[in-house]
Amino acid sequence: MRIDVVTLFPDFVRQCAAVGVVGRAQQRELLQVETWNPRDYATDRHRTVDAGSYGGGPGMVMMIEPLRTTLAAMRDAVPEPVHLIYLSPQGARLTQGRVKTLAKQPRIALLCGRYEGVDERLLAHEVDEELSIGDYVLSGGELAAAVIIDAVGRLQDGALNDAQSAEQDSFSDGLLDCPHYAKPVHDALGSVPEVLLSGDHAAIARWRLKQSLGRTWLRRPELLSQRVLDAGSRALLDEFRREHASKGLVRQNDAAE
Ligand code: 4FN
Repeated sequence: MRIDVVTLFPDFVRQCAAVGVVGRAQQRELLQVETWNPRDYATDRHRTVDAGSYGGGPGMVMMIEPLRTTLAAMRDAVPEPVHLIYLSPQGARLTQGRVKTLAKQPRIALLCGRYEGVDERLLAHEVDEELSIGDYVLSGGELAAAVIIDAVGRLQDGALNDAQSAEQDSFSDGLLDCPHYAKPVHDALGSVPEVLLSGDHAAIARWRLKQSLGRTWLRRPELLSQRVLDAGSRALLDEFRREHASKGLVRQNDAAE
């Protein structure tokens, strides 16, 4: 898969994409990340890419012309058609479902805003999709691009080792992760749950699923209501809830509800 990134900070994006699993995916040629800097396509002496906003007020807007020529060069670099995504707070929220869809594309491009964003006319004409990584103020779209590159890059066939792929399967069923423990078995902070030391693989799998269900119910109940639980999972969650109640604990929102 090829990801083109249009950004005023190409070094930052490349460095993000050079690390860990995604960096290795690039070395293995499973993923190709290319950057395009609109400043390189500005034609004036000062390499201007931004201008004041019509209507007045503070803040600059990324101008049409340098972006138009940058995008043309980006599109023409290879014959493969490209799905252009603008990272913006106005976009639909990025989810693992959307990540999976993007990961199947042969080529996507990410447009990163700076200043107050991009001239609306260029967006209307060029952009196929707008995505947001969440509701907070950022200084630019580059971190959002890095998030997409990471999430999509690791899904490329052969990017993950066997252990990571197995782990991936459990994440993608939409539940939060169960607790994890490493040595020592006993510590001043507490001991590792008995079942994890039992060697009973079925019991361990049951415990882990129960913890995943329970933690999702406690911390992200909306993730549970988005899915249908099979009879086994329902039983495990009921077990978790009973144990939780018998400890005299209530779920955060239960008291208010
Ligand atoms: N952000 C908000 C409301 C108004 C403006 C912003 C904001 C970077 C170019 C966009 C932000 C968040 C998630 C891109 C935020 C994202 C951006 C993203 C982003 C500079 C203009 C700007 C109500 C969300 C707090 C700055 C809310 N995912 N403007 O951050 O690009 O992709």
